[in-house]
Amino acid sequence: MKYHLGTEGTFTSDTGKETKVYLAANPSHLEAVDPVLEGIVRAKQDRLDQGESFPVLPIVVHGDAAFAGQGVVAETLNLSQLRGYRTGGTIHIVVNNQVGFTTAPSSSRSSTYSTDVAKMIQAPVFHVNGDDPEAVVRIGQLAYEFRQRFHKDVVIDMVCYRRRGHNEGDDPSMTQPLMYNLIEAKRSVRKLYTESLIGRGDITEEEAEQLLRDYQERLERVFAETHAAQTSPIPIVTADSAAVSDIERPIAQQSDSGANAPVATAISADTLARIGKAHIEIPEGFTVHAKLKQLLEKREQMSREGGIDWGFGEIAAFGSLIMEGVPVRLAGQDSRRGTFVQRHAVFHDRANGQEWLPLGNLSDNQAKLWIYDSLLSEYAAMGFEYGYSVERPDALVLWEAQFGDFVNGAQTIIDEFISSAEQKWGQRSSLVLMLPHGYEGQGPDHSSARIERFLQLCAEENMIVANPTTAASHFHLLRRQAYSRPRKPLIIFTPKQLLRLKAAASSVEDFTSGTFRPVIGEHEQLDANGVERVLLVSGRLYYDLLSTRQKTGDKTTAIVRVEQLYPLPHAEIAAELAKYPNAEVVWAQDEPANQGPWPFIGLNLPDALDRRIRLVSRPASASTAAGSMKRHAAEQDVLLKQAFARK
Ligand SMILES: Cc1ncc(C[n+]2csc(CCOP(=O)(O)OP(=O)(O)O)c2C)c(N)n1
Ligand SMILES: [Mg+2]
Repeated sequence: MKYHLGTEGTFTSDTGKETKVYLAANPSHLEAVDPVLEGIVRAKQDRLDQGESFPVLPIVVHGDAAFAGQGVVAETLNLSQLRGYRTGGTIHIVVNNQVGFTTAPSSSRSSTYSTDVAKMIQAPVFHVNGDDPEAVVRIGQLAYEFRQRFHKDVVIDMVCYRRRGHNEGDDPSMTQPLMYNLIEAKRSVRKLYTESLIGRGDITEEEAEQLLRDYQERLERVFAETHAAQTSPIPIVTADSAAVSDIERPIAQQSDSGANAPVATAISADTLARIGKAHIEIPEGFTVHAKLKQLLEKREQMSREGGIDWGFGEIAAFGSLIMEGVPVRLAGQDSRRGTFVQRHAVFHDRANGQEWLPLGNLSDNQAKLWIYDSLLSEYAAMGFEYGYSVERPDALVLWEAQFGDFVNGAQTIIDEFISSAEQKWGQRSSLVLMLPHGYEGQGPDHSSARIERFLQLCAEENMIVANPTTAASHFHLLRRQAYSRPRKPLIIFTPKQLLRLKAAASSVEDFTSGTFRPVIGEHEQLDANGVERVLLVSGRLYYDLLSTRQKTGDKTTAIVRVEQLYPLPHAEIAAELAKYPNAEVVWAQDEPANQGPWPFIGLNLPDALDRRIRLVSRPASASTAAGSMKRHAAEQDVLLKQAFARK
């Protein structure tokens, strides 16, 4: 079985040489750990910073059925040579026992070999007979030498067999009768090899027996020790106080338990201006794209005068963090420019294509900033960033979805790692997922990042889920995440429309003072006792509610924004509601009733309130959105009317 806790240790060879070994925590979902391990390795290599020597070697052990069947294998192979992902070659060992649980190869793959998927990256594949230990060792050495020489993936297909069933309840002769007749008649690898060693005169029969006894004694001893540890009434204290099952966690995990770093999320006006100015310090001879000249000047101006839009607010978070020594790594599809032409972290010389990162030259000893356009993958791409974050507690690591709905392609990573690894294995990450979300008439695809699904996974403070509405709110949230301890994953529903909405822009003061506010109260001075209704809202609908209220001249409805959905800021919400003792409470969302925050809010908020709460939303719907702009607009109209209508 390939499911196990992660740990770290030192292997000492017969000659006394030491090698550090790291074992990645591995859930039951076959092959899900592949990209995670690559991310862990890349993080270690980036920290060692030895460039093309790739001093950390990833080794992945696979099953034959899983290697052929699980798509994430192909995704992970596909990222192996990319600049943002390469780790200098992985050694893949396929333990090819010619069966997957009870399924024969003829039912589990269309390819000839289970390793054929590796041909797509032209990786060499060594098919080796598992009954011949010396051939296996020889191939192991060859594979290692290949990796060291060419820094590319290499595959060992060890053709062997499984003597017993897949698990205790499995009798393989039920499903593979002929194969198991052969296996039962076969002598074991050890017996065959011992005979050949004795036959060749390499060892005597007595030596062989002695070796066997020694080995069995070692197994007995380890078994007795672990058994005693597990059954002892006195817990064994390992050096790692948060060890699970007495297995010490890797060092990057142990150093995570520090207290909150006392760093303010606000930055100085000078820092903000410096980040703005970097955008007009165009390198000598660099030809800026005609359509982007104005943007550069605008960013410089924003940094002094305000009107800071989402794109620059985020750039300011990244820039200020690297100036403070916090490395930042962001990967996602088209993340360098940004799906919505909003980020522009990297500029390309219009004449010769050369790249320029304005944030590359902010200060003398700034930390590294890596922004990569990712391969067109969610599963492997998110798994990689998760692994990277596990191993780099010092860095802000972000994965961005093209549109939030594509996140479901990586559901295994979310379920098995992001939402539960800390609780299952004591393994922390501070990975940020940025998931564009917003009901803007784009239809069932591209509207929803499935807020409801993330909230359904929330328990035991396993992660933070936020839906900020202003550039500054996003900025403070990212900066808080970089310093917050203990580390938790952060899910941000990022906007599309708000990227350009003037009302969502922020002033310089919003960046130089304050911090992330989980709840933003009503900004108008309403007659508190006269307020009849409080609308609680999260995300972009806030702006629609606001403009509707302005249009209708309504003075009796207060609007309170919930910027953080989990942990649910009960107390802050209750404090806002307390200002309006005569008001009814309405949760307003533009997602259908069975989606968005409501299923979670409706279940979890009422206990904290002194009043009932009711919902205004689209009706429950199988699809995420209407699919026709006209129908979307009509629905939106009804929704906004309902939000303000009095019975
Ligand atoms: C993603 C996923 N799907 C299904 C399973 C259930 N499962 C566990 S082992 C196994 C067969 C694996 O066969 P193979 O890859 O050849 O490995 P082997 O057990 O033969 O070493 C299956 C289907 C799983 N663990 N993960
Ligand atoms: Mg198998």
